[in-house]
Amino acid sequence: MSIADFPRYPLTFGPSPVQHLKRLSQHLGGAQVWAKREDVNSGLAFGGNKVRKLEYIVPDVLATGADTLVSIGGYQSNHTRQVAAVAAHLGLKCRLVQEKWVPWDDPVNDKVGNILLSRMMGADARLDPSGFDIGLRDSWKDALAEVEAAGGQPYPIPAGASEHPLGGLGFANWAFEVAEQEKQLGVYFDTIIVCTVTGSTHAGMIAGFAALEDLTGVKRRVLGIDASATLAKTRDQVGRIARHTAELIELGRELRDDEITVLEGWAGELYGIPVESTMNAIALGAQLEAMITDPVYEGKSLAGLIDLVRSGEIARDSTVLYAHLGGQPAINAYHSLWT
Ligand code: 1AC
Repeated sequence: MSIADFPRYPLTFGPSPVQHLKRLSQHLGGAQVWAKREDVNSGLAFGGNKVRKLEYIVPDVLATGADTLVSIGGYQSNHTRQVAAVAAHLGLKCRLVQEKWVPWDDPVNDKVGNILLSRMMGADARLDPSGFDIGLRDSWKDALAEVEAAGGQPYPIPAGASEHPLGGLGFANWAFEVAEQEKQLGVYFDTIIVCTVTGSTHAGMIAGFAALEDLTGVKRRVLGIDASATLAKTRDQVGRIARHTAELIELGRELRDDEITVLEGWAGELYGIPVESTMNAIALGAQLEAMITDPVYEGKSLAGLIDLVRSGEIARDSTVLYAHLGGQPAINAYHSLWT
């Protein structure tokens, strides 16, 4: 099956917009920087990268007849907010496990931003004291069992939808969408920058761009910027999901190691805690382009892009595409950084 043959339930507005960040490019004085804006990809509770993944998961949800989506993330998870949005949109119930992934002790951290939106959309979002880990969690398995014991039919969606068997498809298709937009815009992106933590956004892109390269001969680099601060786990998860997704879309060959790149240097010491480069990147994006990024994900990948362009690691004659994955609601929990 090629990516075009998988059932897709529409949750986005269509192709997400692609925008030339002219002032940022000029400021950096190197490669031309563009952004593809998953933060405005849907009308469902501010959208984001997970809505795109869920387009390929919802047909399976509907086929199973499940009545409750069950998922997990941190207190300020963007993923759980998007699962809550999709549940509301489909008329399903939603049970969320919100773990204390980030030692960020703002008194409203578990009340505003993403978790507020999830609750507003009717999700049963319950806090759990467990810390950060991108793997499959007991708290989530317990929530699935609880829903079942109460007579419901749960549908399991792991953190970031990453370990879901179909979790890589949304961004495998993104690669083909980019290729179409390149034709329309008369531009070619030789480098893609994407934030990576639980891995399936990045992994899907790797599989999709590999398929595209095999079809067209056009090569490009997909650079994942680690924001997990647990690099080995993220690298392993990206590689595994990329290979699985490549198999699903019948790439017909093994992915090469050089197609799977997760760069370190911008995550800081801990997931969810911004460092100086994060704050500088957020300020540049906001003040030069009015492009808002968050301290957990996009501020860190934007910091990576900025350094790679400034250092010439992304060459002056390159055109680089920054995948803006969304996530702005979390900034409410980080308000003290700007007061
Ligand atoms: C970690 C999955 C993740 C979220 O928003 O919860 N991106």
